[in-house]
Amino acid sequence: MSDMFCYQCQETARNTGCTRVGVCGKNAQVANLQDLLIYVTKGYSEVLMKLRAEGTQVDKEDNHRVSLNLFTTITNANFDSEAIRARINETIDAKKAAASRLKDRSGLSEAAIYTEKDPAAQDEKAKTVGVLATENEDIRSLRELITYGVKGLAAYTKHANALLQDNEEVDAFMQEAMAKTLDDRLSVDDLVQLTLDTGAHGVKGMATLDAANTGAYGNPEITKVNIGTRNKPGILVSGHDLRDFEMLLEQSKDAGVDIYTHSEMLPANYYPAFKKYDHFVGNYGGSWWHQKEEFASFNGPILMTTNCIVPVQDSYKDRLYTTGAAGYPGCKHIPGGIGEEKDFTELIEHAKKTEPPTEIETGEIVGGFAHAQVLALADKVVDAVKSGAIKKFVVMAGCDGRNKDRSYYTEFAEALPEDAVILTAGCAKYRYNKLPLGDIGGIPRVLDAGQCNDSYSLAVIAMKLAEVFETDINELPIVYNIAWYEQKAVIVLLALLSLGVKNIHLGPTLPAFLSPNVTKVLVENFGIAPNKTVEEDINLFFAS
Ligand code: FSO
Ligand code: SF4
Repeated sequence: MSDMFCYQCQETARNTGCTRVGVCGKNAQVANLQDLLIYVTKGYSEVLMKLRAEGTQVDKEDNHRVSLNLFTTITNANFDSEAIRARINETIDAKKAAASRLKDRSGLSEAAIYTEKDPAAQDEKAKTVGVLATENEDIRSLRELITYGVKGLAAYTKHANALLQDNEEVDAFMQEAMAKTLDDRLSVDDLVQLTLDTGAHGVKGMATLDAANTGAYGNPEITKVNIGTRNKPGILVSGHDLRDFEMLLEQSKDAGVDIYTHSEMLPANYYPAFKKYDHFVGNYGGSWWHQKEEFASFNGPILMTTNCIVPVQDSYKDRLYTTGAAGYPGCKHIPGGIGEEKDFTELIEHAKKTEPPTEIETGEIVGGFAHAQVLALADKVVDAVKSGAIKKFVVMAGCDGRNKDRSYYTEFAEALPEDAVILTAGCAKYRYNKLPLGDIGGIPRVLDAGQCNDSYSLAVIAMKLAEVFETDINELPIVYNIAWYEQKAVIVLLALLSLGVKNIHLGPTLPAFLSPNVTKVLVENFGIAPNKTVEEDINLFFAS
């Protein structure tokens, strides 16, 4: 028997599953406790779903807890077994309290009534409730596809919650979907339908987050982002949580330290509300997996607000702080729940004692092409398409990763015809956002909408173009060549499918959790295909 089983991300061992230790660095104990956390969260979700069915209102705290639990198990978010066990025990208590409000407690599943708190007994149970507990490979594949989509969606609802925005419909759906992955009565067809429903709620969840972000911080606007450094000590902020970023900016504004973004925090530079801070310098480094070198050379403290954390090196372990769903054993965690002001004093004081960052590059990158900005340029864009100056848009959103084959995305961007424009979001952009790709009549050839959740903007832009050109979304001159890594990319993919987008190319490999039959459904109904070589794909996309 293997020590663990996890195949939720693109880097899973041999593209089948991590069985001894995660390629991501997650050990078996953490992997198994994450399985148990998902198990109790599914049981908890079932209780909450039944409360709603009885007409009882579910508390926001319950909704928030479900999202936080799911987010905690996303790839590279939390490597701290004690933090995960604490979430399991808190959830057991909340589940008991919710169940006590049920009028009818009959028929609850084993997961819904599980209340064990003894650590040794939990560890034994954890080994039996993971992915392989479902024997039928197609049912297992669909249950995991739904679970991973909901995990991605939970990350987005968590960020909206941090800005005091809730979407009860989305929360109710996430809990229903989680509960249904426990239900042995559901057929393959039922689960295929639930997968599509997950995508549709993904669109709603991303719209909620978009409204929360733009409501709080304004619409992203075209911005030149400095990628060099200044000579004051700095704090580097990574992950996706804009509310954490705002609190840190505000608390550090008179401290004599500078603030830089890293990886998926880069789009913070595009929001008007953050531009007023003189100590916000720009972006340092590239995508998440370059951490080992870039965190070492940054010299100052680093705040990880979410994933993606790479196993932490000794050279910066004492400078790495986590908050929210993120966690790493031996690193300081800054507490604070939804609506609470977090205290970053220790981190700011720490920064004052450090050397300024070592400069690793200079120059600027341009971004800020979320929906409002692109729609403000709509006339220009539409004219460029009508005149033939822009022949095609290529959506290359998604994630970056360590896999060597991902050099494909740099080479693909370089090989694109000069009348093609890249639409991007997420950390995938770092494969080509510093290339000299130029512009078309003032429109940059890489239009970065923002974080992975801002793929929503790309869908809004596509739907607007379909309206202007009075055509179907699939008849537009847009092709999709998406890179995936973790579960947020799964919800982005399912969201695009639910909007009717066909013929998406996905790479660098198809997910290991798709069984041959489930892959067949996706190929036959949606034309999903793996990417091939740069030459083959350029020929395919630009044949006509
Ligand atoms: Fe990347 Fe990591 Fe944003 Fe993901 S930093 S890989 S899809 O967490 O969420 O794009
Ligand atoms: Fe393996 Fe990815 Fe799971 Fe980590 S998250 S254990 S790399 S499949």
